Amino acid sequence: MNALLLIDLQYDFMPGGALAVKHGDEVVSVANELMPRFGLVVASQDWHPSDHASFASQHPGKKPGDVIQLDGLEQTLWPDHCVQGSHGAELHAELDVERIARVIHKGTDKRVDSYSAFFDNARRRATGLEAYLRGKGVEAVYLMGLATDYCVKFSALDAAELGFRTSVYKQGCRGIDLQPGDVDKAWEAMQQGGATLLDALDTP
Ligand code: VGL
Ligand code: ZN
Repeated sequence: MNALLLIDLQYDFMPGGALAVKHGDEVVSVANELMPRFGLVVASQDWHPSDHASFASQHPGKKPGDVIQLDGLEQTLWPDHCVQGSHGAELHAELDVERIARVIHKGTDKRVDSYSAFFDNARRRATGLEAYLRGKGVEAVYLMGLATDYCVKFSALDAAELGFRTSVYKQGCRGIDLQPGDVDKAWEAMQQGGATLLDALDTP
């Protein structure tokens, strides 16, 4: 079975959102085009408590983009975003949500961030995505979403490491590029990590 993983297609990552990714809204139609072609569609949702430690607002004197040590891990600080229950945390309304079989929340523990849809950044806890996919007999995953250089990258790397045949739709992703070149480096890292990068919307 092949699964489509839609990564963080939430208002806060789209133009006008708290952590806007340039042209992030353009990938919603890509998701809608791809969904009917997959036997299983799963979406991740960045889902933070309002006092999440990845928010610069929780660290006096710090601003978004600063990097701190958090429990021994490097943590980039972000504007408050994807707060549980807020409009910014919602999946984009134009998504065909009835085709999404399961939504996986991540970043719910205020002490640790979670870029990957599979594990938190300290790899202390699984989100349940792997167990869900295994239960459905999924062997290959196809990813797209936001943002290329964070959640898409780490989700793809974990998927490949977990042994799923992993492909990423380049057209279905947009990145942050906090440092110019981050997105290009992310593509390289995904490829190095065993993911296949797809230039077209080919389906299995
Ligand atoms: C993301 C930064 C912080 C993402 C989530 O979805 O790529 N990036 N939280
Ligand atoms: Zn986040």
